[in-house]
Formats: sequence, structure tokens, C-alpha cells
Amino acid sequence: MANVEPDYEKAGEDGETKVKIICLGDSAVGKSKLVERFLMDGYQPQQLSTYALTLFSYNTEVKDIKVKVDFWDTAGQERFSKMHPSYYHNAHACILVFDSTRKVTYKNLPNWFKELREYRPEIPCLCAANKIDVDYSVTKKQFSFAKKHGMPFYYVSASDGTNVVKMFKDAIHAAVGYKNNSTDFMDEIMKELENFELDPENKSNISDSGLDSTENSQGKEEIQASKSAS
Ligand SMILES: Nc1nc2c(ncn2[C@@H]2O[C@H](COP(=O)(O)OP(=O)(O)OP(=O)(O)O)[C@@H](O)[C@H]2O)c(=O)[nH]1
Ligand SMILES: [Mg+2]
Repeated sequence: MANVEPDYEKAGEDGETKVKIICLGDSAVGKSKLVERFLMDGYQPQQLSTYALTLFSYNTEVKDIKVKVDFWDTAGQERFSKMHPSYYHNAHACILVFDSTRKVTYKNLPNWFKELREYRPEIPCLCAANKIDVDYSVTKKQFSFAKKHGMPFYYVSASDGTNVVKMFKDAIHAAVGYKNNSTDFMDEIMKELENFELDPENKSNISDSGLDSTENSQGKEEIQASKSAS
């Protein structure tokens, strides 16, 4: 049980870079399950007693740099549509999550994004449509919010694992890039995703209309393929 927030400016015991990643979104969209899915058994949850928060630590490497990632998770504070400021404090990247089976959770993304930007104006932000396992046809829909804000976008499932590793790896890269004042990491991620998700000849099918009903070129097969690639 820890009472104080880790100092993310200080290097870790092994000289590792420390980053903090947060997930935001409505209650029950699957934020906790996504983190659990990514970490599987390899994490040590740690309760921060001061706030109703849990910290999941994960050690990895990014471009030969040792990195300790803290994924922060809430105990459902988001039900009140406001997070404790300590949740945002010092965060290096954010994943905005909505539930692809509940439209209202998508509609609420701008509110979460606004609150995030009040506390962390610059940190990289990624966007995830979770629970695609319930109905894979949702991956044919356009969710323009991410595109509008230049965010990487992922169709994911915490249940079957689709794209979960890919998304968290990108989030870790973005967090480390942000911390190191690197400027090109988001472009790198976006570029990679373009190739990852779409055939070049189908790119023109992507509409910027802001509607959620147009079809894009990303079908189940590509999703499955990307899963095995990650
Ligand atoms: N089918 C399906 N169910 C999911 C998926 N991810 C999460 N769930 C279910 O959705 C419910 C909410 O998941 P949580 O991870 O607790 O959601 P949360 O966003 O952390 O919710 P709070 O912490 O209460 O705000 C649980 O019953 C999960 O089993 C998914 O990818 N597919
Ligand atoms: Mg949760």
C-alpha cells in the first residue's frame, strides 16, 4: 500500500524511464479489462490509499531504453463524470475508451477529452472502440472523433484480445516519446496505423463526415490478421 504518487521525473532503481498512462471513458466501457488483458498475469497491482486508484506496473523496453510503465486505474470515479485531478497529474499518455455497443459512451468522448486537456494540454491521446467481439460489424462503422482530433484509433476487444497489445504498445511508445520531448512519435504511430489498417487503394473510402454509419474498408479479416501480427 503506497500513500504517495511515484516520482516520474526520477529514474527507477535500474535507471529505467518511468511513465504513467491513464485510461478515460464512461463507466463499464472496459478500461480495467483492457489493462488486465494487456498485462495478463504479469502485473502487480498496487493500491494508492490516498485516492481510490490502482496502479498496475509493467516493465518493458522501447528502442533499447528500459521503461517502467504505470497504468493507472480508477475505482469507478468516472460514474460521477469527474476524475480526481491526481489521476491526470503527470500522465504521459491517455487512452480514451468507449463501448462500441453503447453509443452514448461514444457521444461522451468529447467531454472526457475536454477534461483531459484542462489538466494535460499536450499529452498524446489514443482512442479505442472496445467490445467489438459482441458484433464485429461495428468495425465497418466510422467513428470520426479520433480522426477529427488526429488520434490513433483502434478497434479492440478486451474479451478476445483483438488489437489490445498493439494499442498498448503504441500508447507506451507515445508516452516515452512525449516524456523525451520527441516530436515525431505520433506521426510514426499514425503512419504505421495507416498501413496497418487500410489498403492504400481504399483510403479514399474513409469519410470525414462525422457520421457513424458509413462503411470503411476495415473488415473482420484484417482485424484478425492484425491480431496475430501483434
Ligand atoms: N463482450 C465484452 N465485454 C467486455 C469487454 N471488455 C469489458 N467487458 C465487460 O464490460 C464490463 C465492464 O468492464 P470494466 O473493465 O470493469 O469497465 P470499466 O471501464 O473499468 O468500468 P468502471 O471501472 O466501473 O468504470 C465487464 O462486465 C466486462 O466483463 C469486451 O471487450 N467484450
Ligand atoms: Mg474499472
